[in-house]
Amino acid sequence: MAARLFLQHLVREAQSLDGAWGFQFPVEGTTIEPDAGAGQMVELEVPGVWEQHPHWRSYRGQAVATRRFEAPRTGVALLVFKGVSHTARVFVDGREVGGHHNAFTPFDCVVEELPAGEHELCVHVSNEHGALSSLHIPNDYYNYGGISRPVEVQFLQQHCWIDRVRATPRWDGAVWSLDCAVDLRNVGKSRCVEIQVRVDRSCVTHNVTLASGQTTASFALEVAGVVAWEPGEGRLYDLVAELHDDKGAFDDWHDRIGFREIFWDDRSLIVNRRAVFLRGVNRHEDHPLFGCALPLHQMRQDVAILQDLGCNAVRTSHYPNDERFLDLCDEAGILVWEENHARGQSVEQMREPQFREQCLAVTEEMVLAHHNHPSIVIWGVMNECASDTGLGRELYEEQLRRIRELDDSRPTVFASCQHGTDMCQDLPDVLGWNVYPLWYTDDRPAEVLESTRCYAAENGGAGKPLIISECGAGALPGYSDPIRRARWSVERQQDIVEDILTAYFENPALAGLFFWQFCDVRVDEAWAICRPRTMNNKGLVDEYRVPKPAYEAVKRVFRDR
Ligand code: ADA
Repeated sequence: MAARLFLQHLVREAQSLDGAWGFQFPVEGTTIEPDAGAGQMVELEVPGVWEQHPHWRSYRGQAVATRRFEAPRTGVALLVFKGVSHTARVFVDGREVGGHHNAFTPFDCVVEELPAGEHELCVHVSNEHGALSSLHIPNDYYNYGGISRPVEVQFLQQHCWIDRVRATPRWDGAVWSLDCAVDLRNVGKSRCVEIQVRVDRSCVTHNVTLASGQTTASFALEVAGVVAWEPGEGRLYDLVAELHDDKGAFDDWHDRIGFREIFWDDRSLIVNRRAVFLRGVNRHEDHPLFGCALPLHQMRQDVAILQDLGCNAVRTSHYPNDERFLDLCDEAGILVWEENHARGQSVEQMREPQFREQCLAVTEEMVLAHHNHPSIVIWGVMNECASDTGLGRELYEEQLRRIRELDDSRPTVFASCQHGTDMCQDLPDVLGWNVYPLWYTDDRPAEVLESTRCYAAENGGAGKPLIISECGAGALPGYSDPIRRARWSVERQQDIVEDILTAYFENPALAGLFFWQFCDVRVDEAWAICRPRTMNNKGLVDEYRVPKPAYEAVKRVFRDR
């Protein structure tokens, strides 16, 4: 299985490590002792989660995942993990080579002189709540366990390589150009290399001296004759970067890019100089058969459903998504609000010593890794955290500043629920508010919008576009009430959704509207008391993607324009 929808390397040799891995679980009541050979061993699919196995459906703990691979020659090897849920320690032939916190961002481990021949790769995986992670807490979605996204081993020809190219399109009124930042790594001696970047018929070549460690080379490339990427029309171009020495290319890195620019004024988001009203849903990566490790065909179905519903936008609530889903959004011309991983942390939870560092790491990893996706039009951080406190303000400020340092080409946002107390409306470029009129309160949607708008404007948010980042109601699939009043009935959900559409859809006070949520999702046991079926049931489709009546209500309005 490929980690993207296209090949990322032709010169660099990449081997997929997806498929069956051996997972060893500890004997009940003990912690894992991987070397003792104790515990139960099962074969599980990678990408996948252990909740797919009948015995480990609700297991919260550690496991050791093992497989073997073959190195064709001695040299530098890169182990690339697109996502391990949620904490990983990585060992090659018994030696620890790296690790990572957080399920939703990629990481790699460098093995500098891996001998030719067979090797054992071993990953200690944990989905525990507690000491390891301040981001993965009992939540209104489920923290699965496993190697949930693709894995590759890449064999490098020399001691330096391309980590990525961050390409930012700019339009000067006549022609497109790309600001390229090429991130390079060198584990050998200081040396000179030639970098070549090509897009369509344009090409630029640069000589760079690479000291040991990381280097970023920046330059511009003019690209004449390309057609812009637009909402609904995802025109993509191949970007190829190569490192050359006097014998030719010895490393390469391929991506797909789109030519578009994002602006915003006091009301709207603007894509290529045209204001767009965002018609979206919030989507969790979740499915009863796959957990958070959705296979590509499920992602394709989800994109087809978004299109059928008439959405032009999706919010990756509440974490960075699998890049294959972003690839599909690039192709479909769907606008993405991508956000880092933190949902609903209280000030006490934000005070945990690891929170700041882990949350900032996710933000940095997300912005660096996903920079080139034309579909991503806005970066979000820390959904519904304590933006009504001094510490919250400090952390929102720090996160948003860091995003702007890394990428000044997209606006920033966060979704607040601190009605009447939020202290951070001056910080993001765009305002996001989660509101649940007619569900958590009896207030009318129009009144809620008016009070939210006034509060934001009077507290630092004047002159910024405002998005309703969440709104909706719950419904249990198949639970019907002919008089349309019963809580959890599909009729009541439909009525609430219709009232919301009447008040918010293309309202000139708004830049967009995201329903909560795309599909029903599994939640943590700690939430079961307020979540029938241990599910968040506010999906427009159920967990198997079967539409509820509210789906048709949204579709009628989203498509009729
Ligand atoms: C919040 C939150 C979501 C979800 C939703 C709900 O706004 O951001 O993650 O929990 O409420 O269903 O209540």
